[in-house]
Amino acid sequence: MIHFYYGPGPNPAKIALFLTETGIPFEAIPVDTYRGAQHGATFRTINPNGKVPALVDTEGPQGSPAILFDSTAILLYLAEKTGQFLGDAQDLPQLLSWLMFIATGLGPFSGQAVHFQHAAPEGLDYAVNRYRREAERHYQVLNDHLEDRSFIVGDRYTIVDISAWGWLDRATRVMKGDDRPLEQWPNLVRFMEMINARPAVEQAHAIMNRHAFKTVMDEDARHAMYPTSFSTVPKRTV
Ligand SMILES: N[C@@H](CCC(=O)N[C@@H](CS)C(=O)NCC(=O)O)C(=O)O
Repeated sequence: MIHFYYGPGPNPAKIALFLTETGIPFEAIPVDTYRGAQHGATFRTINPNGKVPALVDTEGPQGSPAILFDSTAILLYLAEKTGQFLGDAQDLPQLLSWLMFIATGLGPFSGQAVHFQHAAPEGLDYAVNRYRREAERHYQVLNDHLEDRSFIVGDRYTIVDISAWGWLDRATRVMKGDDRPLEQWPNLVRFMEMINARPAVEQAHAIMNRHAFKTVMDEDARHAMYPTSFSTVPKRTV
């Protein structure tokens, strides 16, 4: 059995989409990140990095339990395990490259754009501009790449498309104040229309909405989510 630890956000949403695409049995376990559940001792034994998604597969390699964290690691693991959405063998170099483009670029820059526009104190214009511009630059790279292709890698749907969908689905939060945030990147709009037409997307959204997570970013949520931002930095001793 797969135990899928999730909270609100694009990275868990990628895993919800993979699971609904494959129909593999799983149990979804909510982790209320706005209330700080990701920092609890029990959850830290699964993800020492204190973030969602995380996953426990009770039937991992050689029948022993497997513990995983980080959406990209989980997507690769589940694709290998199920033999689905890994693409063709000759496309592996491109699959890894674009997965990392999302894991280290599109994702983190979009995430910081969300943070500085929805959670940080107002007035940090340099940070907002920096992260929005970088998110836009990544949109442009992906838009150019999709100019003459339907899927990001090869000619079929893979975990790279699932991973990109997770972040592009959150573009209204990344581009706060813009209700059609992808409009200037027509290939991204076309790509999202294609993925959103898949029945699994509605099911994935249903999983994400199944639990009534706290979603209001108030002072309590800021302290619960980002405790290090409010703790004093230990003095370095030489
Ligand atoms: N690189 C990680 C990032 C995970 C991540 O930042 N998850 C967010 C939700 S999308 C989270 O747990 N936020 C709560 C927190 O940062 O405390 C991944 O791809 O899974």
